[in-house]
Amino acid sequence: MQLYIGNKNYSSWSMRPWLVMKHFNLHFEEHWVAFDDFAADEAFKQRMSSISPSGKVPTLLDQNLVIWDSLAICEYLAEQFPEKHLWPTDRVQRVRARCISAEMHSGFTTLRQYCGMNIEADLSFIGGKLWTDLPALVKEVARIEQIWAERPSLDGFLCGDFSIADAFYAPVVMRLLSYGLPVSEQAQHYMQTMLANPAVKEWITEARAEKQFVQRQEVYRQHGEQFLRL
Ligand SMILES: N[C@@H](CCC(=O)N[C@@H](CS)C(=O)NCC(=O)O)C(=O)O
Repeated sequence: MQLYIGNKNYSSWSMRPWLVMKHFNLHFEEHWVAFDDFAADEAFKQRMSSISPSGKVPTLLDQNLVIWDSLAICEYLAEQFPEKHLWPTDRVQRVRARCISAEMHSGFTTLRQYCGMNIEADLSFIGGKLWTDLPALVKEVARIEQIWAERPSLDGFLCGDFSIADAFYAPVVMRLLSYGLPVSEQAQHYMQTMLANPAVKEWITEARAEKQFVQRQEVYRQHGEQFLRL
């Protein structure tokens, strides 16, 4: 299997299937495609459009199959490797894992729009401002807190053992940290559990080592609070 991903510092969608494949020890070749402005004539689009119908990362190739969406990739892997239990074995937790993964996949638009993943950066100077200016952000974080609080054991992962659901919430952990958004002690406990996971640790180490900054992803470090008025 070949997994195409973007910059580990920025690519929240790539992080999800990558974590699943690493955590469950599924063998794959990693293809790292550098972010740019995603213009049609630039390298990223040229390369990804030749591989994937969406022209986006992540994309998984498995022999003659192309799978081009993070959730579809995870579902495909769960189907290919049933013995690995990528979704929880417990039926109730499996339903919950699917619901919260889908909720993340299609929602949390304010968090996604204003708090782009940027693992290497300390953006707490902007996080405080976003927190006071954007009630929708506070509401989304409250929903995340609720989802996390409902995990079966407060010392464990979202639906028991590490599953696809945790991979889907890993970029949120990164965002909450970079933007210094205020969260409860129980949420911080989950974040620590995630940060101790070897696959998550490996992604973070590699993200920090990249040092390939892309202007398009760095609006806050370029313009600071002014960006909010642009
Ligand atoms: N829904 C897709 C989203 C994929 C996506 O938006 N990927 C971004 C990088 S994190 C991308 O490739 N962007 C390029 C573009 O927008 O043209 C998924 O779950 O995989």
